[in-house]
Amino acid sequence: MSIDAFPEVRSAGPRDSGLRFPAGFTFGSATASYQVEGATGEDGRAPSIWDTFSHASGNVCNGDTGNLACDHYHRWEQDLDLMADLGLGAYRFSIAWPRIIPTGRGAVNRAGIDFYSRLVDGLLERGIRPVATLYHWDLPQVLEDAGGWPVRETADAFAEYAAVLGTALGDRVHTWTTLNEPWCTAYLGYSQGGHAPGRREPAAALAAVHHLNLAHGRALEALRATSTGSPQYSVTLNLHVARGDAEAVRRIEAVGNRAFTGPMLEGVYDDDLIADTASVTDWSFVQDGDLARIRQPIDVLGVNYYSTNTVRMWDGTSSRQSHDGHKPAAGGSAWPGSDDVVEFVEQAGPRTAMGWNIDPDGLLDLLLSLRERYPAQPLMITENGAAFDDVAGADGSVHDRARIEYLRRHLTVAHRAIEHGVDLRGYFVWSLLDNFEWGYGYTKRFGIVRVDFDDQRRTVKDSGHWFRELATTGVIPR
Ligand code: IFM
Repeated sequence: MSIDAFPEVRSAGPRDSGLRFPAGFTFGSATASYQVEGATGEDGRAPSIWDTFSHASGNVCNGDTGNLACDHYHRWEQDLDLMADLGLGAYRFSIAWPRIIPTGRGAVNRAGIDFYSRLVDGLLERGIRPVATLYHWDLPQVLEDAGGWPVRETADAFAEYAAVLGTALGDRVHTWTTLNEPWCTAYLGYSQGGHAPGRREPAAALAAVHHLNLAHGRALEALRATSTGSPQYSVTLNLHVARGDAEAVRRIEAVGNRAFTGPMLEGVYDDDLIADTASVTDWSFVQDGDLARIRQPIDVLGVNYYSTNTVRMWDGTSSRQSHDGHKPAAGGSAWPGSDDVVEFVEQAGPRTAMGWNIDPDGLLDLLLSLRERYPAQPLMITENGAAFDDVAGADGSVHDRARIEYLRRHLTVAHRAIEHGVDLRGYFVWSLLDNFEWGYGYTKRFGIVRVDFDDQRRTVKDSGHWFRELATTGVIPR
């Protein structure tokens, strides 16, 4: 894509290069266990739902799996050196639950703990802060077999797992993040079906929402009780920026955003969410005392942002549009209670290789709306980045000007948000490495470092060099 294709946004233009972030602002990169580690059968790790899902035919492009991924499990030292070379101040990674407690509950696998302990030590030795996510979608299959996130016991199991991690790593981890994007876990996993475990049960998805929220609250209790260092505590949400008809926007925000921010930050499920979903569930899975346990103070709210949606109310007769950006579509739908009344309108370009529209102003809108609603809550951009169809030279080099432009414009917006009074503490680019992009397998590349999946060679892309300059100077480069 030519960079000329990018819209001139109200908040970010070429003239804005050279902006300096405040001292102490964190620049990091993010990955997730199943997307990079590989070694799925080693050192006592048990299968996760993503092993099962990706091994079943038709779920992932080209039949790709995370069996090898980026082989980070074996190449972690090289990858940490790469991060140090890129000048990163923090690394956001996730821990594979099936490595730590392969049976879901009970016996702890020492080899799993040791891997992450070495990783954390290696980061600290290189002056990189460990930002550890407990759950980035790789539920032990044994727990799915027992009902998965729609059952309450999974939240109990998560609290036990959190206590194990707090005890083992809570002396060194800089920031604990309970969950990554519970929206995806609940709705793509249990209603839309495009993510593991691939169920299409809207009522189960809403039960999963609640048990994920409960798991978050209970994990914070467990981490606080066991961590002996002074970690920060957080959760990462992919909050949707919807534009269009007010009623359609309200519905998408209710089921997509407030189903999580409500209990986590305010201790409530809003009445309109309950009403919108009344034909799907009666919410009887919410027990006395749950909301008080879910609402816990967090030091930082992680925000993942990629694009926006345009929505309108659907009259039920016209041919229906469905451009909610979560393809490959699996037949189900991701918005229980609003599936039959809201439609997603195709957006104007430009778009990334995911088909997602590029709209940096959406990030500004999101950050400003969070500041307005939760003025005392520090924020962190825990994911932002773009897949493009990279062309690699024979030496692996990638001149990914479009990715640089995407990052530059979103970082400019982040800087603008700070100027508007948003307490924004950092920015993590998704992703450090090209990796296993879930239902798309290895067909979509988000990395600032190219991975050649034939020989696992890593090559820093132009965007990686650009990000190094940003991370080391604190100034947005050209
Ligand atoms: O790759 C994912 C990541 O695992 C979660 N957030 C969105 C990314 C891009 O789709």
